[in-house]
Amino acid sequence: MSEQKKVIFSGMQPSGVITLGNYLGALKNWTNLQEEYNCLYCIVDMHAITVRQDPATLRKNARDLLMLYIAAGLDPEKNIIYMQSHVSAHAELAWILNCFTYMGELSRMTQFKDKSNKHSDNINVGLFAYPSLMAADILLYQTDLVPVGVDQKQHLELTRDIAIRFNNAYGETFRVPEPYISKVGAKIMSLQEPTKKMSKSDEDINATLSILDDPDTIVRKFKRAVTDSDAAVRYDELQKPGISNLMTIYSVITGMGMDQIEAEFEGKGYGDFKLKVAEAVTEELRPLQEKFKALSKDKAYIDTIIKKNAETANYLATKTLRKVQKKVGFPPVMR
Ligand code: ATP
Ligand code: LTN
Repeated sequence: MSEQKKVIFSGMQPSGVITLGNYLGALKNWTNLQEEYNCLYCIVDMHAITVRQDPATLRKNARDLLMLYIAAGLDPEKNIIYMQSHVSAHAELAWILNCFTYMGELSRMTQFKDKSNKHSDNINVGLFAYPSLMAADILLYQTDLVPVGVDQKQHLELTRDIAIRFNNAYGETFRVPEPYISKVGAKIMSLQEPTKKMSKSDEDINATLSILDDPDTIVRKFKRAVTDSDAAVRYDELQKPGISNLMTIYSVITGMGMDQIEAEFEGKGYGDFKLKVAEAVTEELRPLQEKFKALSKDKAYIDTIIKKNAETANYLATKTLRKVQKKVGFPPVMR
């Protein structure tokens, strides 16, 4: 890693095939950062098991996610793309940070509240401590910027508080990271309940658009997308959340402003607009899907990437972990 460049860290859970929301809110933006920054992109499989996962599916989703990162345009030679569980420093630092994180802070996290409601039969300690593991992910690499969707802002603020608290107690140890949230696309909503965010673990398959959906499925899902009874393509998040969400998607992909979109569809019905959105999404995803297919056939190449990147991440993470262990007073390991 070049010393002068700032460090970027982000991650996604391999809890399903990623959605258009994950792609437009996070992954697509990551690909624009690889020249200017030293970037690490993690597949956070340890976070994923905070809700029950089938082992074979988790294994497949994690590998597919790594290939999707590459297929979306992240160059594995320029970015450190790796599996969280391959770098044990994440778990070790998370434990230490747990001792610097308060129950009250974790109880206030909206993601914890949402997921506890959704999985009321399995409100485990890992789900509660999810944010301190996320803080460990970020702080291990002396990260400057964390590109995420707006739903992760609260976790980022907690990460900053934990870093500052630790630095105040032990002297400068962690760089205090900043969130990096793009203005449009930061929150893509469900196609069926447009006041809720699109989420890859949603049980209603019509609510989400997987980035591996084929063109027919994309058209079908957009046709079924919930809108309102008024027929004007006009941006109004409160009164017209469904159509506004489709406009956001169209805007992020085409680069057109909301005014331009309103002008283009003036006097046309929702049907026309939905087809246009479906077409734009299909074209946007086509190259990614083709690359993903090709990568799926190249097992040896992917294996090499996984191994090489895990080694680099391990090396970097261990440097910070050793520093922290020393600061808190763990006896040195005899070598
Ligand atoms: P899950 O359904 O398993 O909770 P998720 O779909 O919410 O998963 P994550 O893996 O938690 O996705 O998030 C990966 C990245 O995608 C994060 O940066 C997050 O902010 C972003 N993201 C998730 N959902 C959306 C969305 N609907 N719109 C924009 N960005 C999103
Ligand atoms: N919590 C995030 C995923 C995640 C992450 C991270 C994002 C885990 N560790 C570190 C950025 C940086 C999520 O649910 N989207």
